[in-house]
Amino acid sequence: MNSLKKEAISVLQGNWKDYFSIPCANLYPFQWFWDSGWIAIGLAHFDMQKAEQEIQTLLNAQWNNGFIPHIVFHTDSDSYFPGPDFHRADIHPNASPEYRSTGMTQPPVTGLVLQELYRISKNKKASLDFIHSVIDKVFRNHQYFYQHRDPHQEGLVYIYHNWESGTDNSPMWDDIWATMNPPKYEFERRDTTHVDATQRPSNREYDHYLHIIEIAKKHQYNDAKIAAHSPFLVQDPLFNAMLIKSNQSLIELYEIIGNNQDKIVQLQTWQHKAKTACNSKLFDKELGAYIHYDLRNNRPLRYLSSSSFAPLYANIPDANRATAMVQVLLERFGGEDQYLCASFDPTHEKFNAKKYWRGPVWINLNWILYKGLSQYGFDQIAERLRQDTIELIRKNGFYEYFDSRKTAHQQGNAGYGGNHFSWSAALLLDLLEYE
Ligand code: 2M8
Repeated sequence: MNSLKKEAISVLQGNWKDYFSIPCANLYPFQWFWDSGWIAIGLAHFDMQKAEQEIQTLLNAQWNNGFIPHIVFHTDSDSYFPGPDFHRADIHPNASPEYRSTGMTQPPVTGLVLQELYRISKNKKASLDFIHSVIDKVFRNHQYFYQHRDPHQEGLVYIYHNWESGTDNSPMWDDIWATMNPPKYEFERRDTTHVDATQRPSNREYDHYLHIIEIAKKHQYNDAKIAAHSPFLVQDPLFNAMLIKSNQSLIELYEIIGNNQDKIVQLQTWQHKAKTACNSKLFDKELGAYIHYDLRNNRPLRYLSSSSFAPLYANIPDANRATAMVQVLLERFGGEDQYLCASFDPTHEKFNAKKYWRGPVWINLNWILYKGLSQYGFDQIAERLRQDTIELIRKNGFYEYFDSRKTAHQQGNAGYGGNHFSWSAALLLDLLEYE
C-alpha cells in the first residue's frame, strides 16, 4: 500500500474516539459537524462501519427542530475554549436533552456525504439500508434551514456567526467587525497554547466571535430573534452550495430508495429557487465568481476566496459561466508561484499566507473544487489541484492548512495549525483513489 495512504489511515485511527472522531488532538477535542462529514468519506475507504457510526453519532445529537449543532461536546476537556458552559445551547427549547452542544451550525454536508458513502461502498445493499435509516433526519435538517434561516423566502439561507461558515476568520468578516464594537471579554484562549498565535485569530477578533454568541444567548438562540438582532447575518456561497449539493444528493438517494415522491418534489422546489437565487444574488459579474452577501447591512462583500468557486461543485453556474470562472481562478489563484488553492485571493492586500482562513490552502476546499472542476470537464486544472494537494501533504505532513506560496516550502515546513488533522487525511484518501 502507498505509504501516504497508510499514514492517512493511521491519522484517522488515532483520532477515532469509540463512536466519533475528533478533528485533531488538544486543539479540537470534540466532534465538529462538517469535519465529521469529511472524516466519514475517508473512513469509508477502509472501515465503512466507522464511517456510518461517525454520521450516526452526529445525527443522534440533532435537535427536534431538525437543527444540527456545529460542535457536539461528547466529553469534558479543558483544552478548548469556548466550551459548553460558554455556549449554553441547552437554553434553546429544542436542544437535545442528551448531548451538550453549541447553538450554531456549520455547512450542511451530510447529504452529499451519504451519497459519497454510497459511491465508495462495495456493499451497496448494506449501505442503502444504512442511508435509508438516517436520510429523513438529513431531510429534516434541510427543512430547518429553509424554514428558519431564510427570512425573506429568497431560497438562500443565512449564517449568523463566522464559526457557522467554517471559514472562520476570512478577511471578508473584517467588514462586519467594522460595524460592531464589542466589549473586551475576559477569557483564556486555549488554541494559542497548541498553535503559534500568528497562525490563529487575534484576541480582538475573538471578542467579536463571543459577542455574537452573547447576543444569540440573550434571545435563547431563537432563530427569528437572531435574524432580527444579530450583527452578523450573511448569505455565504460556500454554505449555500453545500446545502444545494446535499439537496441534489438527497433527491438521487430518495430515487434509489423509492416511495418518497413528496420529499423529492419538495427538494426539487427548494433546489430550483436556491440555484436561481445564487446565480442572481451571489454572482458578481465584475469579479467573475460568487461572493458573500451581508444581509444585516444589505451589501455584497466583494472579495474572492476559495468559497467563491464552491458553487461549481453544486452545479450552480451554467457551462459558460463556469468557463469564465475557471479563467478567474487561474488568473488570481493559479500563478506559477502558487499551490492551488489559496483560501483568499493571493493578489489582494488582505491575503495572509500563514494565518488560518486568511490565505492558506485547506484540503476540504481543494476537494470541493477538484470535484466541481471535474464535473464540468475541466480535467487539467482539476488534476493540478489534486496533485498540488498530494504534494502539500507529502512535503509537510497532515497539517490543518498549508502555505500557498511555493517559495515558502523551499525553506522547510510550511504546514500550519494542528498536525495529524483528520480531514486532511480523510480527503487525501479519497483524492488518491482518482489516480
Ligand atoms: C475551525 O473552527 C473552530 C471553531 O469552530 C475553531 O477555530 O476553534 C475551523 O477551521 C472550522 O471550519 C473547523 O470545523 C474547526 C474544527 O476543525 O476548526
